[in-house]
Amino acid sequence: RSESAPETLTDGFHLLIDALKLNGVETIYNVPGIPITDLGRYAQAQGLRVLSFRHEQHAGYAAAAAGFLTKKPGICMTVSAPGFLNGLTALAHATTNCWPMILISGSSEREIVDLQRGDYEEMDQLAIARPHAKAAYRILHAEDIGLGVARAIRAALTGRPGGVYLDVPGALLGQVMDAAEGQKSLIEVVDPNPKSVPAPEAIDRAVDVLKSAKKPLIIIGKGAAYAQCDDTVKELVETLGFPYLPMSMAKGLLPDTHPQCASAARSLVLAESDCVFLIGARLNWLLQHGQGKSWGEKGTKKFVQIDIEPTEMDSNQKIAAPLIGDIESCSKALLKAMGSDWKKPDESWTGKVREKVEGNVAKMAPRLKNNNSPMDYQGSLGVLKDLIAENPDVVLVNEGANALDQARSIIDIFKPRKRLDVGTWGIMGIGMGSAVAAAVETGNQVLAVEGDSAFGFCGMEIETICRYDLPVCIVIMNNNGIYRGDGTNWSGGEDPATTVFVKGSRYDKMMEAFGGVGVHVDNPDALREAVKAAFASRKPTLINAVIAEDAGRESGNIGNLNPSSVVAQA
Ligand code: OXT
Ligand code: ADP
Ligand code: MG
Repeated sequence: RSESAPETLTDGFHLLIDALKLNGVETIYNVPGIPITDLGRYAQAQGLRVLSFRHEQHAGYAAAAAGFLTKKPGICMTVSAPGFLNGLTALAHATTNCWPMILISGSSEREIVDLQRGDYEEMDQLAIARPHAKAAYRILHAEDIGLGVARAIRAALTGRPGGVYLDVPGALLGQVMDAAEGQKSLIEVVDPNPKSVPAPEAIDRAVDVLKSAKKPLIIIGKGAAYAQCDDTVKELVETLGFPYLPMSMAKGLLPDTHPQCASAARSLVLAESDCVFLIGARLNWLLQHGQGKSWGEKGTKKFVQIDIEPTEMDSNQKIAAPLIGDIESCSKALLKAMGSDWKKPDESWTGKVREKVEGNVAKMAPRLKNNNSPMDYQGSLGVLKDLIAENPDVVLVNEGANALDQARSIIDIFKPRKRLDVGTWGIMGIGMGSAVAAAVETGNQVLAVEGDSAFGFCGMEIETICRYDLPVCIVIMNNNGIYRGDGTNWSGGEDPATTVFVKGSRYDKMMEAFGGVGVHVDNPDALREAVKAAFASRKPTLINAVIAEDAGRESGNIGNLNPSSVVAQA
């Protein structure tokens, strides 16, 4: 407070911080600069944790991941135009994944922007944010800050969660008003995440469909992990007794080693089931829209779906029994209606699934002991599987193509919300932001398993990880490229292939530049020792794990999504 400023005054900076604090915000993911540099400083001074990143996209990914982990909006703060656009990718990612996040960006003065007079970092940010966010608001007057923050929080959380943009013109921050009036103008949002109870007839309908199923399957999505009603979901799944498939970020809601888990019999259960019960999962591309070869004979399945968003129903397939409501309320109502004498599916189905799971797990087991140098995915990830089993509270962050798909299948997760990955967009670059958020929001050790390409999208944030001394261990699955390191230049010319990087890159040396621990390993035993040491010390660590150039597949498990040219000769 400057000496000339009377105690009776407040300003936009302080009202914005007070409004966030009043609503339980504790952490801001930020990149400083005009006009929000002092906003970050004041926020820190007022007791908020402000983590400053090197690039807004990663501050944004951290806020998005924080939203998923905490069921409260993650807050990202950026400067105008370019900083805003950098953060916008993450806001769109949060919206796409149905996670609550608020992007607060400083902006230029309306009078100049609206007449396009060419202001410093001029851009009509509100208009640009709107199609990429669940909601977008601008605050023009200090006395409306309470309202603006309340609208943003409610919009981010209520119903299907999503990203909200809050536009904060620089001049707003400096506006002055009476301090007591200012405090009175703030709004503490009451019940921003209200229960949404399903209609009784919808529950009866769902119970009828589930009861009539002979070969039922549950698919649990990340909406169920987000909902934070872990015991209720577990009780529902176990009472129903159906085999279940966890989508990647729902892994661990029930332990992957659970006897009903059908991950290792994926193609069997998708093709042969006659009733599929979706809990917080959409029938989008990740589930082939519920149709096609992997889903077996057309028209043989009935779908039951729990979702908070009514328009999700019938978006891809006919939903025979839609349950509109929050997962906890729907699950509890179902359990009640199912009663105490629920008949589990016949052993002829569950036994068949179990047999397939056990067969596939046994088939994979010896490969996880592969001891090659350079390593393959199975041998290296087999080591990480053991270490996660021994340390189930570790949060696994995972991105890449082969590095993603192989790790998803190989590494079992044992507890809810312990896996963060590329999400609905299959986006590269979420790794370091997610790792920071996981460490900050949970306090737990983080293990980030990164393709070398994926890491390249966010690698500079290892300085952020070192600066805040976070317990993050990064393993770079270094195969010298995107999918594989042995690509060729199809022209036969001198330039490297479009999918390869400098051979033998030493990412571990980058970590050393910032005072972290860097380790270079080319065999499973050395990898095991390096990760163990990182978990024991909780020091920022980067392990450059050498993977054979030819170990991966084009696009990992989703190569079928690549269009192919009918005219070109490769
Ligand atoms: O039942 P069957 O027989 O079918 O077998 C299945 C299971 O039963 C079995 N399984 C098991 N067996 C034994 N034991 C266990 N425990 C077990 N568990 C499972 O295994 C199989 C497969 O099971 P799964 O995985 O469950 O099934 P499936 O069919 O794969 O599931 C389908 C999907 C769609 C749900 C699943 O594949 C999925 O979730 N996929 C997500 C894919 C994804 O999002 N990929 C990332 C994007 S790829 C591409 O776009 C990349 N880019 C472009 C780019 C991107 N993305 N973003 C931006 C900003 N710019 C550009 C780039 C640049 S990837 C990429 C970089 C890649 O290079 P890196 O160096 O980073 O990585 P490397 O590849 O390592 O080099
Ligand atoms: P996945 O990728 O794991 O399949 P999706 O992101 O496709 O999961 O689906 C998550 C779904 O969960 C979204 O349709 C979202 O509306 C829904 N959802 C999120 N939170 C809740 C909740 N508390 N109750 C019910 N549905 C929810
Ligand atoms: Mg690679």
